[in-house]
Amino acid sequence: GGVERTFIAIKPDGVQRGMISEVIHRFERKGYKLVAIKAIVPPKALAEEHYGDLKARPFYPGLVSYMTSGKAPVIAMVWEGVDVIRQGRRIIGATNPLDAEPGSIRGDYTISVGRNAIHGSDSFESATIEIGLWFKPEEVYNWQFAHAEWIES
Ligand code: YYY
Ligand code: MG
Repeated sequence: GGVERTFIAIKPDGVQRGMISEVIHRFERKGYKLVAIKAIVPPKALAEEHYGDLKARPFYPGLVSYMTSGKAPVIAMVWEGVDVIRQGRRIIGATNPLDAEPGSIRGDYTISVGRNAIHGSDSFESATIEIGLWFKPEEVYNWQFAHAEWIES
């Protein structure tokens, strides 16, 4: 609930569909701060570990191959700010785009759970793990908005 960091990733379908600027815009305009970003085709081991809790699910192999195909990179990001883990999930919308509210990214842009365009950490614990999986510590920047008092006070 205080100042937190969350891992947000635009998946290859979101990159193919030209959603990079749209996703960044929605987090940036809210008042969240981008503290890490890179384009990466994740190695299979990284995608498997990222989705490790879903290993037993029938869609897991397809999920891993879609993330690692290289037909477009993943845009991996860390966003920082007040309650950003929970608010990020709201900005993204429900896992199944058919349940995602209009106004959320998935609700506005997607119709298939297997092509839902974006990832966001679902808890403090998973955010910490996912940031550590995708980024080296020196790739995540500590910086302050010059106008922080107008956003966070
Ligand atoms: O965190 P979130 O992405 O909203 O959903 P998860 O339950 O963690 O599942 C991760 C990922 O797996 C989801 O974004 C799409 C895919 N998936 C799927 O293809 N089919 C399902 N029935 C459930 C999830
Ligand atoms: Mg999840």
